[in-house]
Amino acid sequence: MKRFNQVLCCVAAIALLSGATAEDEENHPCNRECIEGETMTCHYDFEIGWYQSMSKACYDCPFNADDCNRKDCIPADGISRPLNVVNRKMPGPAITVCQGDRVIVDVDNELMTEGSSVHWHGMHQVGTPYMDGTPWVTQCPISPLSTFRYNFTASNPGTHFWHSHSGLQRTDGMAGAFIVRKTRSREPNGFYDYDKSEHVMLVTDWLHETTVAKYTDHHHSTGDNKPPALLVNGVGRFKLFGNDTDEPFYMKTAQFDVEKGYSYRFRLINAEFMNCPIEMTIDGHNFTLIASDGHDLEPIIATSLVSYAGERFDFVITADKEVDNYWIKFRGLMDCDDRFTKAKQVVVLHYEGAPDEEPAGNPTWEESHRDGLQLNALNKGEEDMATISIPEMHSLHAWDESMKEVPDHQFYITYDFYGKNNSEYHKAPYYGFNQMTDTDNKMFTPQLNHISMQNPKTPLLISKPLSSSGFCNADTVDEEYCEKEFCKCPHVLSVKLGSVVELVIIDEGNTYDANHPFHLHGYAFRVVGMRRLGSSTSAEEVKAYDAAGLLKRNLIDAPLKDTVTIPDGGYTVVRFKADNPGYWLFHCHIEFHVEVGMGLVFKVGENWDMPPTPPGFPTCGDYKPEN
Ligand SMILES: *[C@@H]1O[C@H](CO)[C@@H](O)[C@H](O)[C@H]1NC(C)=O
Ligand SMILES: *[C@@H]1O[C@H](CO)[C@@H](O)[C@H](O)[C@H]1NC(C)=O
Ligand SMILES: *[C@@H]1O[C@H](CO)[C@@H](O)[C@H](O)[C@H]1NC(C)=O
Ligand SMILES: *[C@@H]1O[C@H](CO)[C@@H](O)[C@H](O)[C@H]1NC(C)=O
Ligand SMILES: [Cu+2]
Repeated sequence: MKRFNQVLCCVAAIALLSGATAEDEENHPCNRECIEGETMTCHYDFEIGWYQSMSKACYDCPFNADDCNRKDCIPADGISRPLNVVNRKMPGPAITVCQGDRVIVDVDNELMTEGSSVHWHGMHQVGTPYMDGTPWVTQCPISPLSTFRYNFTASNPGTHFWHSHSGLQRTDGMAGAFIVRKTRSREPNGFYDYDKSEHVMLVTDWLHETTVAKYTDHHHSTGDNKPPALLVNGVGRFKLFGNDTDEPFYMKTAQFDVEKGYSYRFRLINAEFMNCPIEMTIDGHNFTLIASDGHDLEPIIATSLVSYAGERFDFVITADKEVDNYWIKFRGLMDCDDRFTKAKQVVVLHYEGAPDEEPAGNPTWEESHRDGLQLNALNKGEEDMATISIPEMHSLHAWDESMKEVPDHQFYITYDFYGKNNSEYHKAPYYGFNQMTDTDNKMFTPQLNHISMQNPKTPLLISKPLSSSGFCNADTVDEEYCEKEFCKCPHVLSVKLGSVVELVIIDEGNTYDANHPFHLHGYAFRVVGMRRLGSSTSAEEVKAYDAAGLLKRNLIDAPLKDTVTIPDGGYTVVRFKADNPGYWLFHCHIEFHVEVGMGLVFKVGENWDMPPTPPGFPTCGDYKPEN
C-alpha cells in the first residue's frame, strides 16, 4: 500500500513537470516499461466534438507532407468530411498502461445534441460493471455539455480498444487503441525483441460521408451499405492528388519502422463497423500469431490473417529480409470485395537504412492477396483443411471450469436477415416489405431468435428491475408469431452467478452469405467449436448434429476471446463461466446491425449480487406523471 502511494505521488509530479497530457500520448507517464507490483493512476481527458477531416489545420496537406502532421490535422484519405472525434484526433488518443493500473478518463461531451458513452472493449470491469460504457444497460448516455468520469482498473492485459458505444459515433471516428501491457516475464510468448507502442495498427473501413447519411439512405431508401475505403491509423490512399504538370500522388500512408535483425510485436485492432472483414498480408514476410483479444495462443506462423469487427490480433514480424520498404496490405472481403467496392489499404514496413519512400506502384485489390496459410478465414470453420479457424488454435491459458463436459446453461442463439414488416423501416400498409418492388428498398432485419433488442428507458444496472416480467426471450415470446411478424422487446437471458454457460450461435444463412462477429461484454469466452455446415442451416439441423455426437467441442485448450465470427450457414460454440455479476450486452459488432437491435443482454446473478452504482451516479428516464 505504501509503495502504491509513493508511485501515485511521483506520477502526479512527473505529469506536472513534463506537462504530459492526453494529447501527448507517447510521453504519457503511464506508457512505460511494466515492473512487477508497480501500478500507477493514469489520467486522460477526452473531449468529444464534431470536426472535419482535411480541415484548415491541414494547410497544404498533402502537397506539403509535413502539414499533414500538424496539430489537429486529420488527413484521413484526403477527402474532407464531418467527423465525430476525441481531442481532434483520429484514431483517438491511445491509452497505454500496465496491468493493474487505475485508469481515469474524464469524457467531456461537446457534441451539439447527441448523448455519448465510451466502451472499454476487452476490459471485463469486474466489480465496476457501471463503467462498461453501454448506454441503456450500464449507464445513461452522457448528455451534451456534461462530463462523465470513467474510473476502473486495467485488469485485462493485451491489445484492446476504446470506442463510443452510442449510435454511429464509432463509425465517424470515435475509437482508439487501449493497450494493457504485462511485465515481460509474464509474457508466455515474449520471444520478440520489441513491443513498441508505435507498432499498433487500428484498421477500419471508411466512408466519405457521415455514417448517418449512409444509414438513413440504406434503411429508408435504396442506398447501399458498402464502405468504399479502408484506413489504417486514420490515414490512407484513396484519392489521387496533383495537377497536369506533376505526377499524381496519394496521401502518405502509415509507416512502421523496423531494424534488420530484430523481431517486433505488432498489435492489430479491427475497429471496422460495416460487414467488411479485413485480410492482411505482408510483402516478403510471414508473421507469427501470438495472441487474440488479449489472450495468449500457441504461436502459429502464417501468411495471411482475416479479422472481423471488434477482434484484435497480436503477431510478431521478424525483420530478416533485405533492407527495403515492404507493403503491408489490407483488403476488404464480403461487402468490400470484388463484387462491390474493392476497398483496400496499404502501410509501409520500413527497414532502417532503406530510402525514405513508399514502395513503387499501387497494389490492386487482387494483388493484395498472397497464397499461404490463412488464419480465421471468412465463412470457414474446422471443416476447412487449408485454413486454421479459431477453435483449432491452442490457448496458453490453463484449463478452467468453463470447459467442463456439461454446461449449466445452454442457449441456442439463431439469427439471419428476415423479410418482415419492421415497423421502423416498413410501415404497412403504406410501404410494407412485400409492397416494395425495387429490391434495394427491401430492408431485411437481422434478429437474434426472431427478436429485435428494445433498449429499456433506464439502464438495467441502475433500475435493477425487481421482476423479470419486463424481459423477453425465446421462452416468453410467441415463437410462431415472431417468426413471421416483427417482434421487438427487451431481450434478456438470465443465468445463475457462477454457472457455466454455453452459447450455440447459429447463422441460418438463408439471406445473403453475410457473416457476423459477436462481442460479449464483461467476459472472455472459450471458442470451443466453429463449423460451416452448408450454404444454410437451422437450429434443428445443429441440434440433430449435436445429438448425433458430431458437434465437436475443444474442451482442452480452446482459445479465449471476446469477439468471434460465425460462419454463414454454420455455428460457433462458446463457453464462459458467469462469475462477473451484472447486465452484459452481447451483440453483433457491425454498427448497422446492433443499431437495429441485433443484440441481447445477459443478466448474470441477482440484482443484489451486482455492485451498486457509486453515489451520485447519473440517472435518466421518462417523466410521465400518472395524471
Ligand atoms: C476511483 O475509484 C476508486 C475506487 O472507488 C476511488 O477510491 C478513487 O478515489 C476514484 N478516483 C477518482 C480520481 O475519482
Ligand atoms: C502542381 O503541384 C505542385 C505541388 O505538387 C506545385 O508545386 C505546382 O506549382 C503545381 N502546378 C500548377 C500548375 O498548379
Ligand atoms: C511463408 O509460409 C509459407 C507456408 O505457409 C511458405 O511456403 C513460405 O515460403 C513462407 N514465406 C516466407 C517469406 O517465409
Ligand atoms: C406486411 O404488411 C403488408 C400490408 O399489411 C402485407 O401485405 C405483407 O404481407 C406484410 N408482410 C410482409 C413481409 O411484407
Ligand atoms: Cu451483424
